[in-house]
Amino acid sequence: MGKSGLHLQAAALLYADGYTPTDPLYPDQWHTKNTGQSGGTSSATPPAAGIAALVLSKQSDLTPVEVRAILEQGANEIGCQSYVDHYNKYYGHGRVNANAALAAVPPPCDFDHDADVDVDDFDTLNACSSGPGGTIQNPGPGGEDCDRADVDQDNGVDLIDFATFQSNYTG
Ligand SMILES: [Ca+2]
Ligand SMILES: [Ca+2]
Ligand SMILES: [Ca+2]
Repeated sequence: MGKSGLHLQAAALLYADGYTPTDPLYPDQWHTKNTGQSGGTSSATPPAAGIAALVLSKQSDLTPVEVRAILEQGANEIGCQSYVDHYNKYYGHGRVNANAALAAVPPPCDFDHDADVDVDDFDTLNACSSGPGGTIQNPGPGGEDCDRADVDQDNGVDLIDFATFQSNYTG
């Protein structure tokens, strides 16, 4: 997630098959063609995108803004320059941290994504309840995101969703 600093081995974009150290046309230019080292956003983007995908695999209803915040807040501040509000112009928010990002993913049934499963989440579940065989209306009567409340994603909020909610309740 930084602007510069880390050096990773990277595949070239200049060849059809990626990294091609034995290209007969450019035998001496493999390094300058970005196949040896790559820094900055070019090398930061793939791990950041991969960790974003990992976060979404754990909780698929996160918004892009929420995923970004999870990655930024969990990033490690690296380098010698000081950070202001967890940011500096050389490294951005620092080095993205997969472990911290996954730990910050909201728990199942935390519909308002405030890190607990409590009465507010229950209110959403209740408002979105469609009864046995019914289908959800989205948004709910009070503007609730009923797609989130449909825990098993079967287009209805019924006893199965309530049972799953109960088992995840933290209070
Ligand atoms: Ca909550
Ligand atoms: Ca709460
Ligand atoms: Ca359901």
